[in-house]
Amino acid sequence: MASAVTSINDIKVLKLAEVHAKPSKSMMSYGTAGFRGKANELDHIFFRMGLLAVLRSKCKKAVIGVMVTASHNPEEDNGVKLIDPHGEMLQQEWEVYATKLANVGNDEIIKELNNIVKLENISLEEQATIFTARDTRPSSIALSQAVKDGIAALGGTSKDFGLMTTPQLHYVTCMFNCGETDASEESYYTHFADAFKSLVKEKSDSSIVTVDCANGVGAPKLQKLYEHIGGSIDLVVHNNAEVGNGKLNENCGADYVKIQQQAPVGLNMEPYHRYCSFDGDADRLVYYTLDSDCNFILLDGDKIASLFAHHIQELLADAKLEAKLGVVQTAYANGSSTNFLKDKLKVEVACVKTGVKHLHHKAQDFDIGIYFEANGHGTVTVKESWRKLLASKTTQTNEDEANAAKRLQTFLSVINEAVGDAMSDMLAVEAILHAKDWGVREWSALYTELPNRQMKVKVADRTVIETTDAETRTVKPSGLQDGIDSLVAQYVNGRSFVRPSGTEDVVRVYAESDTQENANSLADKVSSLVYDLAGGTGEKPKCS
Ligand code: G16
Repeated sequence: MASAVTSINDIKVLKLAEVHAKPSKSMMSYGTAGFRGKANELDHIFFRMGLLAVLRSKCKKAVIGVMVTASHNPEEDNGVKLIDPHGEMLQQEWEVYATKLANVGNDEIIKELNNIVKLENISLEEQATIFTARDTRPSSIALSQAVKDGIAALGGTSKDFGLMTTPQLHYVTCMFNCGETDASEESYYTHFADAFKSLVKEKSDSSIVTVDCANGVGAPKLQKLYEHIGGSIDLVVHNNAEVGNGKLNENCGADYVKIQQQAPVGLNMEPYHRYCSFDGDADRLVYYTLDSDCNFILLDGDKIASLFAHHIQELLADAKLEAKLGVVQTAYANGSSTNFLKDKLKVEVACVKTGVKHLHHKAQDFDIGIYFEANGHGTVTVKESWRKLLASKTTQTNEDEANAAKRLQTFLSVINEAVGDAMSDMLAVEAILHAKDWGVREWSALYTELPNRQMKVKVADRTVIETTDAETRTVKPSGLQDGIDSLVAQYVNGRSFVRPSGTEDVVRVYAESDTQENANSLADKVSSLVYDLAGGTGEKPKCS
């Protein structure tokens, strides 16, 4: 454990701040999931987030996690995600501190740190421990060191887990703070593999899953998980840079497959076989297959949420258990998925802003909250009081009901509740398909998606776009929303919105309509409008 400091050691902090100096023009803000940008411009941010993590740890009297990754972004980028004690994303009030600390000059760092200490009434005598981990980007090693320098400068202790997926770091941080002092990567595999093996005792003929690991950290970690699972599933790892030459996230990974609506590079698909993709830090999952005419079929975060809701609802009915079950989505959710959940399953559906931090928070309003972004990022949260009710049901005299309650309890333990986790979500999907004796064909038939298209528009300054109503409408620049409204009105079942990305330097455009041709055409027209009204740069984007 760290030796306690009773005041901020100005000399030590300033000396190391000089080593990790801020380029004079750099101004960044804590985005959708932390800071992201070109790796060679971020050294000072990582050092300062090490400092901030120490204060957060002292403030919460708990271990804090710092993950070095830019997730789905290109390999040249990097980023940092701070993890709160229960494995959640950093509390939003602290994002403001993070942004301020990232942007002050070196001479103001001490003042800014003291401000946070004062505002949060932090006792500097508290000890601080920070868990760190990184993805496979070449830049991640040096940037992890910058974080550790920040931690050391404020007298904190760092425990470096080295290469890990983001959800693994969320998991060990959460478990350690819940009293599991030997929380480790190994305990992660044991926990999820054991839960899966008690749900799936023997493999079915159709249980071969080919997993595109985006040439990222998911590949070696999935192989380790697979070793713990044994014979209840067949996994084939695809796009594993450790054994090939592929570049991280390049023409592969969950984001590529979702946005391009096509298979990752090098994958030869067979109709109705099972395929899925992780992203660069393995916190997103999408499935896909081909139909008998070789049309590409995507089973994205919306389809995963619908499958989870369908299964949980059935188990609740079998166990004769009441629960407030809800699904949280964002504006990117396909209209058909929302209709299926509301009209067919009669489940309450909430819509919040993009960013798992918003979805996670809203999901906690429900006894069982399923949240998924269409891009494949999601999980299930369970209220502690309801978990106790479920546990008591497993010991009831009615055997059928008690067994259904046990099945639900085991199903919930295959899910990483701390955060969306591609590996554990994949096990949960496979467990459900096994329980229902379904393949991708039956799963996909839950509902038919409205054709949709996503595009990216490069503009000089993406902050000129401001949004409201869970990012479904723009308020700035003037004329943009009116323009979108009149375009949407020209399309059958048209819907479209635009929002500035919080992880990439682009404006995102979403459009859906009755046919793929119309969805593409609407996306093109809205993108062109954004380009014209929000200061587009480079070539005008076009998808059709
Ligand atoms: C992060 C967030 C997600 C968000 C995604 C894209 O994912 O955790 O909640 O959907 O960025 O955000 P934006 O549209 O603002 O760029 P990841 O997987 O990149 O960490």
